[in-house]
Formats: sequence, C-alpha cells, structure tokens
Amino acid sequence: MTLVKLINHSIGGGLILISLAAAGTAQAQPVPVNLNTWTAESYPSVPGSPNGVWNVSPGGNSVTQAQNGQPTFFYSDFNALNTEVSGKVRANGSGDDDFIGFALGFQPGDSTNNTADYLLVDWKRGTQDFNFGGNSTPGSTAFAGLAVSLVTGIPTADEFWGHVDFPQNPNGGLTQLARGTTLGSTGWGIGQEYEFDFVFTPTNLQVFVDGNLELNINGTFNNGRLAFYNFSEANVTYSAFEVKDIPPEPPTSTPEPSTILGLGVLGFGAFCQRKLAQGKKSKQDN
Ligand SMILES: [Ca+2]
Ligand SMILES: [Ca+2]
Ligand SMILES: [Ca+2]
Repeated sequence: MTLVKLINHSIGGGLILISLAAAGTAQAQPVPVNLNTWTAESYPSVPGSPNGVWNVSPGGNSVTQAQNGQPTFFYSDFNALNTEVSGKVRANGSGDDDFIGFALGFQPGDSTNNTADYLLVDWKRGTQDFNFGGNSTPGSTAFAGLAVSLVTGIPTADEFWGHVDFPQNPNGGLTQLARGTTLGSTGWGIGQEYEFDFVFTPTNLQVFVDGNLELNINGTFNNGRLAFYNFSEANVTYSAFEVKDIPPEPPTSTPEPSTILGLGVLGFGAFCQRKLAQGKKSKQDN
C-alpha cells in the first residue's frame, strides 16, 4: 500500500496535508502587456540600412516595425528574468526573407555598450551571404532557421548577420549557442502567425514555438529586458503579449517548506503504520 493510500485509508485528513504542500508552488496569473510603455532602440545605421521604426497600435496590444534596416529592438519596461512571456509574431512582407526575433536580458543603451551581454533569439527566412558596408568586418552567411546566440559588446551588422565574432571588430560579436530542434534550418512563413513562449530563469532559457520546445539552454544569464528584434525585415507585427512571474529558484542550502511538510507526512505515515500494526496485533491477540 502506498503512503498516500495508507493515509487516506487511515484518516481522511491526510489529503489536506498533501494539498497544502502543493499550494506552495502556486504561480501568478498572466498579465496582458501594454506596448505603449516599451522603448525602441536601434544599432547605428549603415549606408542603405536605416534605423528601425516601431509603431504601437492605439490600444497598446500590438506593434509593427516598418523599416528594412539595421538590428533594431523594442524593449519592455520590465525585467525578463524569472518570468514566462508569451505572444504572437507575424512577418507581413511580400518577398523579403531576413531576421525576426527577440532578445532576453537586453539593457537600455546596449546598442552602444561595450559590456553588453544578452541573449538573441532570431529566425531567418532564407540562407544568404552578405557584406554590409560602413564597418571593418567582412561578409558572413545568415542561415535559414531559428537560433539563440550570445551577444557581447557592440557587434557589427556582419556579426549579427552570421552569428559570428570577427577579430576585425574587437568591441563585440555573437556566439551561437543552439539552433531550434525542428525549426533550426526552417525559415518562417510569409504572413504566418507564430505563438512564442519564453521561460527565463537565471540558469535556463526555454523557447516554445506553437507549443513545441525549440530551444532549451542552460547557463548563467543576466537580468534585463525582453525585446522584439528585427534585422533587415520590414512590416513585422508582434501582438497579444502576456507576462507572468515564475517563483525564484529556492536556495539549495535550506529545505523547502514542502519538503518539511513532506517529512511531516512521512512521519505521520509512520505513525499510522504503527497504529495499523498495533491494531492488527490486538486483533491477533483477540
Ligand atoms: Ca562589412
Ligand atoms: Ca568581433
Ligand atoms: Ca531585408
């Protein structure tokens, strides 16, 4: 007989104790995001590649980026660590095939910050070689598909493009960490809406696309904002974003309340077992 069954069998109150233990992990409800309180920030423009322009809908439920330009971000007014964020993205363009995506841990001013350190989740529609002008770095290849990269310092457009860190730019670069499990080499579809879900803690990032776990990386991650990201892709709409808090990871040195309660239940179970044994024994005596 299992412990739970034993307690249930012996005394009905045992189940109440177990319910209390589970209530300790209750999470906050998702809250709709108002995009009127978010902020646009673009990397310095280069010839033929202007700054991003982010136009928020009147109600603050959606935002559309209008320029085929430099890496551009639209960042939240809240920190992303220990949150779960979900929402939709759709690229409405008619023929372009460049980057849409997100950043996590982005700090205001990171586009000109030599010590910037954040995660970039980007998704290219088509594989393409390109060399951007106005910088010191050579061209690179952007591969179709979904990936997560670490951004440090101030990368050039070529480094964003190929997820690379060229020595010609000592001030920054990208390091690709993982590609999507099913979308790692599959481009996004024109006019297709995708549901993204991010679960971000100090040691883990999980990214779901339409409910499928595409990216799951462990590390030591900095706090900072959630941001929407476009690079050389115009007419991209983000909508219906929601955020909820994740309880911070408990310290490993002290037992959780649920563990203490669990031990209490175990002790209680042992007590019941003794009572049952005694009962059995007295029946035998009879
Ligand atoms: Ca270049
Ligand atoms: Ca570099
Ligand atoms: Ca483009």
